[in-house]
Amino acid sequence: MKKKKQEKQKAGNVVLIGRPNAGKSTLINSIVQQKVAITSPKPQTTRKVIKAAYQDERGQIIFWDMPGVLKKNVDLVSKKTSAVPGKNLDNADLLLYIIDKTRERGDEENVALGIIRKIDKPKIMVMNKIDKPGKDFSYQYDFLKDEFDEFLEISALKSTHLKTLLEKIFSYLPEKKEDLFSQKQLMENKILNQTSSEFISELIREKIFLTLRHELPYSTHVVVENMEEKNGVFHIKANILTNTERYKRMIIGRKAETVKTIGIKARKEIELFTDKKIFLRLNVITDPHWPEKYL
Ligand SMILES: Nc1nc2c(ncn2[C@@H]2O[C@H](COP(=O)(O)OP(=O)(O)OP(=O)(O)O)[C@@H](O)[C@H]2O)c(=O)[nH]1
Ligand SMILES: [Mg+2]
Repeated sequence: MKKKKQEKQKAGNVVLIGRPNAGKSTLINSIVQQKVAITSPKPQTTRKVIKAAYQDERGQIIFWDMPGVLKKNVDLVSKKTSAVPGKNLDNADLLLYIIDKTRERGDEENVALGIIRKIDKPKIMVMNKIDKPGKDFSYQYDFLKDEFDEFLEISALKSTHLKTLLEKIFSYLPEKKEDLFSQKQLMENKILNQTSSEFISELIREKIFLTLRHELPYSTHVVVENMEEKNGVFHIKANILTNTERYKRMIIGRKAETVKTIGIKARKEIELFTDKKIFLRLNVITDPHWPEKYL
């Protein structure tokens, strides 16, 4: 029997760019089949680069999740987060431009395009949310298809066409010269640039985004102060930082019900992630300087 010729392995950095809420973080979670990045229906959920490891028989990929590209930066948080995509594109072997086809193309999309056009790397246009019924603005992107090496429609949420996407991605990556990450690293944590306490603060921040309304989540940040195991229970102490005393009262809520809700949701998810019994203590603190300190 003829043996199938072993193809050379590939390796590279794949950077995701797109407006907020397009589904970048959802896509990375679906590809690596693990929650590595928090997601929410609110725009501007991701604030820092998250690098996630993917590996199969074809080779190794580091996926870079990034904050969404913004039209204008109204505050320090948006200023800091929106500077991230531009800074990191040079690291890419391949760019994925993620589009939410259920939203009309607008100024924000033009800002994203402006950034992408400056980069001379292979690029794939990925039209996301094909599972979502209702409005479809994909026709507004037809004229751009020539500027991209590939075009693909997917659903990040339902994992539709992700196999094809991965095939296309590998076809544009360079030959693997050395490991991008070790097997030990892959087994321990698919997130390559976050400690477990940083990831836990992100999980808490996600629950804030899912619980608090309007602009309130944007005034918050989470820092894990302490983690220790006592008698088989993992004790976590975390601070929720917010800009003003008024916000602090709103986050705590009447009879502390709001912060309790956030705590319960976060504890359940941390228990899933760590496979340990968790005792979570959340403190709400006023600190208007958190963006300077932590972003
Ligand atoms: N129906 C549907 N919803 C999706 C899909 N992909 C993402 N979403 C939803 O869209 C919302 C935003 O997804 P995220 O992955 O947080 O988007 P993002 O691009 O990372 O957003 P930022 O971090 O703010 O830049 C979430 O509510 C997701 O569940 C999809 O394929 N189909
Ligand atoms: Mg995100």
